[in-house]
Amino acid sequence: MDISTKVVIIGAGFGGLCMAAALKRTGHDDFVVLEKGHDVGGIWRDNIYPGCGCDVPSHLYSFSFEKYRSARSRYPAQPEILNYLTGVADKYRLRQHLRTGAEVASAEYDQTARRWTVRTEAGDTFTADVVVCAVGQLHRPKLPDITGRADFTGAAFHTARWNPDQDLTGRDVALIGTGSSAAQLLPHVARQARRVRVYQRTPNWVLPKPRPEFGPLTRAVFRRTPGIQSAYRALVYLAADLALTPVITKGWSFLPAKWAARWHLRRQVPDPALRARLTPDYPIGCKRIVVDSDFYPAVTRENVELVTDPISRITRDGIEVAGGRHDRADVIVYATGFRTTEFLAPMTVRGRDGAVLQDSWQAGAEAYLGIAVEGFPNFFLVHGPNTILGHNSNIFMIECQVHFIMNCLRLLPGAVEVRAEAMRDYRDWLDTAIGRTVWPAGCLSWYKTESGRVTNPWPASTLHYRKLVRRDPAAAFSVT
Ligand code: N01
Repeated sequence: MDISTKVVIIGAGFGGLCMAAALKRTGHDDFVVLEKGHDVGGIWRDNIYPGCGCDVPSHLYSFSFEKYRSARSRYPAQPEILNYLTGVADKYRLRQHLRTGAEVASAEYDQTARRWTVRTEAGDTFTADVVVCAVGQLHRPKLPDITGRADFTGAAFHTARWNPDQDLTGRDVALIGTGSSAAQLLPHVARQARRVRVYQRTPNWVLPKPRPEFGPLTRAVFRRTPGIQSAYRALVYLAADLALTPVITKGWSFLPAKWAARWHLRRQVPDPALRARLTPDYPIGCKRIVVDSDFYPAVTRENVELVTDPISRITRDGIEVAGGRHDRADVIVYATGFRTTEFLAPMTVRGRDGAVLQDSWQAGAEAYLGIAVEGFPNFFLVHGPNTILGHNSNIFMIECQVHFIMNCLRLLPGAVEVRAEAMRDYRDWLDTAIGRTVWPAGCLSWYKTESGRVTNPWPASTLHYRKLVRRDPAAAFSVT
């Protein structure tokens, strides 16, 4: 199949759907959305482990043009978020543009024709003036490189590849990792399994999460007061920006956040020895803060054991830790995160003069505002390098990027490419801003490459990002 179109969007998660809806809402119909999965939804389609949900309130974790409205749920679970996204795809008639099962293998720029050729793994070809790559940062599971992993004969899977047919009742489960996914999953597994051993390599800072449902008073106010939900959304947004951004720069809220996490731990874990093993020794905010109120109580259950001895190998029937202790397991669940710093991998992107994006990114991915890369005209990223947030709603960032890309599209026809000077100035600012955060030193995290370069999160307030994307792109881009 060989299809010619104006815009190819890669990915049908929050980012791809936002871009598609923006095109649709401005009267553009000539675009295709390529999605490797069987439906829209991105990570909210892939992550179906019990307990999966969002730790950002959904009134904020939704598009501004399609606000989540519920007088009941503050934090809906994964099925409701997926349902919200499929609703957006239906309401904005995006499905007619969608090609599922279309995993992109490569995108190549022809500078004579000023067109991109996008090829899928299945061999289909799409040519377009513009490519918008919205594949996100947390979609490729990372399985740990532990000796003997392949020898295990029981069931084993990653949280993002949860097997719903696996009955855990009465089984011995090994859960590796203690990040956000493990924290959400553990209470559910612990209720079913005979025994759960949780293998913690590094403790996380954990802040309490308010109850997922609003109380009766709030419900009544939400139902009866027009505009109150929008006001609530704005309030949550501003509170996050003003109170959580300074945590990552050791600003005014750094110590209160640390005290709140310590208080939460003390309140939920009475045993001082266990508490000590759950206490991080690096600055709060260095790794993504876990927001959860059920993880610590689950760790203190009788059938749950926190194992902090390093894993030395996986055997055919369990896990061996340093010192030689062997724990038998029927099932191993890897809550070991994602290949976040590889960005568009395994896709090959070839731009002007045959430049390969992955080569330009060997020292770590970078893009102007996380959106555009020099040498790659008419190629834009949603949720590209240094745009993900641990301190506010990623949907806000996605909308900012889509707003900017739509402005770039107004510069067409021609080859629209970020200027080297604009990228240099942005890089200088970004390096300084990252230097002020708690990320570069003190901890290992999915925010940075193995060499320590911070490539994933945005280092400032989202209000600042909003200010940058509101600038006219003509000042930073050349059009040939
Ligand atoms: O993954 P993670 P996640 N041996 O990378 C451990 C978002 N999210 O899936 O800290 C032993 O955070 C690793 O240990 P260490 C959110 O942004 C959002 O939990 O590297 N352990 C760590 O404990 C989140 O940050 C929601 O020492 C190993 C864990 O595995 C992001 O997704 C919900 C190991 C990985 O934690 C990723 O979260 C869920 C090894 N070899 C997720 N390798 C919301 O609510 C890794 N680990 C929005």
